[in-house]
Amino acid sequence: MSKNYFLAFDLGASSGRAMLGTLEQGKLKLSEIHRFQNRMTRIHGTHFWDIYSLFEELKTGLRKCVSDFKVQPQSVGIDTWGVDYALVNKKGRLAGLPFAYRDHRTDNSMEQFFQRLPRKETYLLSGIQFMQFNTLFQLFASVQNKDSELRIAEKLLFTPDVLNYLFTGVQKNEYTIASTSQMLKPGKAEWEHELFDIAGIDRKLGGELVQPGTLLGNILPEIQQETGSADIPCVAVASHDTASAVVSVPAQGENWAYLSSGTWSLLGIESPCPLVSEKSLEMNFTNEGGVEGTTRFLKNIMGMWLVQECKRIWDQEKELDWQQIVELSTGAEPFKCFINPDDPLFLNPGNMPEAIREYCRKTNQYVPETKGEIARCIYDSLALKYKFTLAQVETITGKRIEKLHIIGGGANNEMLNQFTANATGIPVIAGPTEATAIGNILMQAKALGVLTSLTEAREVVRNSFEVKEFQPVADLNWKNAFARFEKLL
Ligand code: LFR
Repeated sequence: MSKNYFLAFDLGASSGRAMLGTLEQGKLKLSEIHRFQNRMTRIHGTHFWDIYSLFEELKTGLRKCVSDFKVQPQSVGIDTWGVDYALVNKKGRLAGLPFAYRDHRTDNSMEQFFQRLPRKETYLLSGIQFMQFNTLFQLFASVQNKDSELRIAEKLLFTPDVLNYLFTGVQKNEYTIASTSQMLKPGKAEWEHELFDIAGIDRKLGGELVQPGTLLGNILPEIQQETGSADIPCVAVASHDTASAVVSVPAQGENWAYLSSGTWSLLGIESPCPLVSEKSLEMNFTNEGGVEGTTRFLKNIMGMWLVQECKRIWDQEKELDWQQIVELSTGAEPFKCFINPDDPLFLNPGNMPEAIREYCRKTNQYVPETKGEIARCIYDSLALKYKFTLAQVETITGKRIEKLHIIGGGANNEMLNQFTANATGIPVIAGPTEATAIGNILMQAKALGVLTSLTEAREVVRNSFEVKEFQPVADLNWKNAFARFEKLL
């Protein structure tokens, strides 16, 4: 049986990489071809993404694959974080740099939007959780600010759409990434024009929506020349990173939930249809698009961003690796203080350790001083927030969740995996850690007819990657901690 090669470009808010997937006899092997940093760039106080340098890094990845690894991939696919976008003008050029979603320009956008259309109606039209950085509110902020880019904009492309376009010249909107915008109808690959009208966004900006697994077009001859690549297709994979990650959950049967753990923690279930109700509105759950008509019913939890941002500050003094941070936290006393990880204070505070201290001070708790105490406070609070959110999923769906699959880089943190098992009282199955790249590759394989379905794709994941199980240990301390934590929320 022949080998099949696919190249995945997987971009997160802090780093990006090119990963080669080799699929042979139902088994997938991964090789890292290229890794690079991604950072918001602050220009005159506003945060942007340097999309052109990301494009250059992707081309470097393709070039290295062909010249250093001596492999001509059969296709490429791109996935990125959600909600961010670029506008394209009549000539097909990008109208300015894309804003970064953590920029503070949308701090009051939701409230202003709700003066035009109340929260509930907005939710019923979109089924999407409220986060101030959703594309709808970003564009609304641009309308309010009279951003001149809007006057010349012809099309709206989300980050993976933009990169697909730079590679192929084809401008399309992939469904899973478009669903993060809050501008589609719940569970449908259809723009909700009423939301465009209310925000003052030109309807023509919403382009043709395509399902994940669509062949978009071949990479441009000039890029083939520049990289040495063959004339290969670019696949619209499940181009929202979280959607790609969910593809690779090695689950079977029912009653499981996933936690895609990276910069964000995305906790939820795969549902056959959107779940839009009073309860899901009240608990602010989202219905993002998945593959094969599924819905990603989930909630954003602030995730490893809290630790990443502490590390960024602490590294100024002395560089620590992730394991050292975990070790410092195991040395600190547990359950001394908690944060609500999703307090808006933590979205982009500039100095995360200080923000955590401030939160504890404001809520009359012990104020953590050392790095270990702060890290411990974050890990305890995350595990407790996972429990809290899982209980919400059960309340909304009326179903009992029996196991939790943790996928993505965060699944490497064995201490947090065990905390999560203890806090939730259910087994945690950790891995694969390369979930997004794997999901990206598997959707390319499906688009090229090498795999036929999501079920088959998950079988490949089970055959190819080890997972580790963490059994819950009954511990009264977690119960008591949860009672205190719940009061804080
Ligand atoms: C994870 C993620 C989340 C999205 C957030 C912002 O990387 O894509 O799913 O809510 O980033 O785009």
